[in-house]
Amino acid sequence: GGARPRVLVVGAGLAGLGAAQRLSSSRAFPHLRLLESTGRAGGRVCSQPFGSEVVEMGAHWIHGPSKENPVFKLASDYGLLDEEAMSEENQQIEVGGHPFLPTVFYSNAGRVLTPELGEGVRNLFSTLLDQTREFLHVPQVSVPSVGEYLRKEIAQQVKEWTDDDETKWLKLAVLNTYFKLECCVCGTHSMDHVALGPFGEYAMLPGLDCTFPGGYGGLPDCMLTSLPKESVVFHKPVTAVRWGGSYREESQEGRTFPVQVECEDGERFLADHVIVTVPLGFLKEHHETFIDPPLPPRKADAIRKLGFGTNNKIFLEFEQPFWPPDCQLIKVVWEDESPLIEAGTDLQAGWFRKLPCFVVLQPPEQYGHVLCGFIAGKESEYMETLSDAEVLTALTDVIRRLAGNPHLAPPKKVLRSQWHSAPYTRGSYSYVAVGSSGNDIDALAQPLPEDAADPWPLQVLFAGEATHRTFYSTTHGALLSGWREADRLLSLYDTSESHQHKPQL
Ligand code: 6YU
Repeated sequence: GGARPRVLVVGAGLAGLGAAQRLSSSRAFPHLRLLESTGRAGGRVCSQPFGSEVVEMGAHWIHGPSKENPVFKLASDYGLLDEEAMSEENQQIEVGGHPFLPTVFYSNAGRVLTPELGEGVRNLFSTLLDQTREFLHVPQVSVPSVGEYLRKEIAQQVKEWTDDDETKWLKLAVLNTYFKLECCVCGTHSMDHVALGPFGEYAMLPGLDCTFPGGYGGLPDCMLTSLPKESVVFHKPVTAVRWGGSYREESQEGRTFPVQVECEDGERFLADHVIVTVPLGFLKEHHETFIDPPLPPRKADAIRKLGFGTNNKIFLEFEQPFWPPDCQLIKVVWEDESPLIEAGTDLQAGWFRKLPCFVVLQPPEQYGHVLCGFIAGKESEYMETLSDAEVLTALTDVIRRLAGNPHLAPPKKVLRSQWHSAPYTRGSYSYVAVGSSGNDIDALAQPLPEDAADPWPLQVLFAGEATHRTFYSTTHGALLSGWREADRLLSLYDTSESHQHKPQL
């Protein structure tokens, strides 16, 4: 009855859905509500129609699809993956986060680089990147960021290269493409912002990264369907979570609640517990007013210090491919660039140079000739302010240069994500920035009140991708964080629930 705890979940991404699903399967939480600001579930999992197909505006792959990956597990149980993805063989493949796709390197001078050159640089970059993971338990690092470490190593190695000057420059240009690609992977403007020491803490699971044949969005859809219909409220942005109070409802005499949640439309919800799953980008912008009384300094600090950048996608559909039929990845090389030379800063004149690659959507029989470009950082945020037509014009020019054909037909359609402008996201995903560490992730995940002896424990709990110390920036990190906070509440009521089931004497 009425004395059962009331729980609110803020945000219907994978963290919020995961938490709600776990709580609703327990009899201890019949009063569960999920408040979502937008009109749909999924958050940064966002499949959208593009022509006759569906494309991913947000999460693209299951990273490390194997037994221990809860997203893989759930998606398999719901029947959302194909046979190949679920095969034992695929689950055992270890790729270290960078799956190999048949690649063609194109330069802005309309040249296709030799596969040997591309491969060689790829191996060099991945060796150096692997080295950065070895600083995890080193007390003092010589440079603060992954970017500075990589550049220092490259500057050393270049001295020993025996190639002719042109090849040297070309190799540096290809290396610069890998820097930009790594910015997309980390969701950052520059690898100089990514902390070196904690970099190795990000954990990778075995399995060959796979996609959802019917769209990633099938997963949140299935999760949503499993929840009681009336428990999910859409178009209900929360503006403030007031905790540590004593709130009473007119209709429910005698019962007080420690938390009141206020929504943009003025509606209020009282609760015993709130699980906040809003993105770190939203917290960065609003935490001072969103949580009231304000967060303890340690948590506010963590929000300020952790990184949350932008990675966007640009989909282009072509009548005819300009790439060879077996090519699944197009790398874009600007011959005048190098990681050892400062990049230009004129966004308007050169934003499109930041785009390191296009993935060819597979299979073409299903998608037609569609490329998915990735672009990170300030250039990506600038791209968001342009019109579709402006993006199309700029990228048509890039592609004509790559193909060495000034008359190449422009793409017939364009679609791009705009995660930085999205008011309830404000970027793509989190990373451990210079000046922060895994301890900040744990601090962010700490529930309120911090005093464990408080008579009202676990008033505000925090989940979401940015609260997972080793799987941040992923869907499985988000899901696990939701489960973690649901379990925290379940264990709080563990004893009281078993008491309630005792016969009253
Ligand atoms: C993955 C991948 N992937 C590409 C791009 C993006 C992301 N990720 P949500 O935001 O989902 O939910 C919060 C909800 O709250 C949301 O619905 C809001 O509307 C709502 N809300 C906000 N404010 C509110 C308010 N005030 N009131 C009410 N509601 C409110 N992950 O596994 N594979 O391929 C990609 C990719 C472009 C944007 C990704 C990928 C990240 C995931 O999408 C993301 O983590 C989760 O979906 C987040 O779920 P959530 O519930 O926490 O928040 C070494 C090393 C380094 C590190 N990184 C390497 C890893 C690579 C990561 N790669 C990602 C790559 C791509 C391409």
